[in-house]
Amino acid sequence: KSKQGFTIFFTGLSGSGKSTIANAVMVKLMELGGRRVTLLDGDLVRKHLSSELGFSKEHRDLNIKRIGFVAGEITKNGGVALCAPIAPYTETRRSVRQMVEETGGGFLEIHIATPLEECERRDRKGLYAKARAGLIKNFTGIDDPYEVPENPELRIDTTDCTPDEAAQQIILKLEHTGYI
Ligand code: GGZ
Repeated sequence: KSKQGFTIFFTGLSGSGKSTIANAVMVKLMELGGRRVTLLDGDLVRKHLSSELGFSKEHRDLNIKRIGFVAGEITKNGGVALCAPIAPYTETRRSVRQMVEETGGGFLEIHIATPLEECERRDRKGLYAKARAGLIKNFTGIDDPYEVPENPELRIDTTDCTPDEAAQQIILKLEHTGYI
């Protein structure tokens, strides 16, 4: 019997570990087999689906709603969609949840809650340094808001866990909730 589709929607600051964890979850789901898994990574979405958009509130919301629409289509057909944008606004995340749930699919919001100071300490892409120097404006966490999710299905701080451990927690959650 084919199982219900679902969306895993990661949200968190730049450099919090969303993409890395989403990739690790994808690998684990593929190893388990039997599911079609689509990763809608932030970078690829920005390149292929939202290339004309910037980082104003309006543009971020449009970006997130496009991701939500695609995730809903995938989920509707029994697939698994993994999304990993910053998605800084509560109201926009809520509307994506509604969009996906209306398709009859499951929705898990996972807050990658790595604190700003740790993201900034890592600064893998050097973007925080640029934002601090004023070279990038409206950078999330520096001079642009991030609204912390109040009721995510899961909250993971990567300060003291590896991406693999984080992915394992998510797989356990999926097993407990019956999605896999
Ligand atoms: C936040 C920015 C910005 C600004 C460029 N604010 O570490 P990254 O590089 O790969 O992740 C960030 C990515 C955020 O795009 P999203 O589509 O996930 O954002 S949103 O959900 O708000 O639409 C970062 C880079 O783009 N980046 N400028 N001003 N992140």
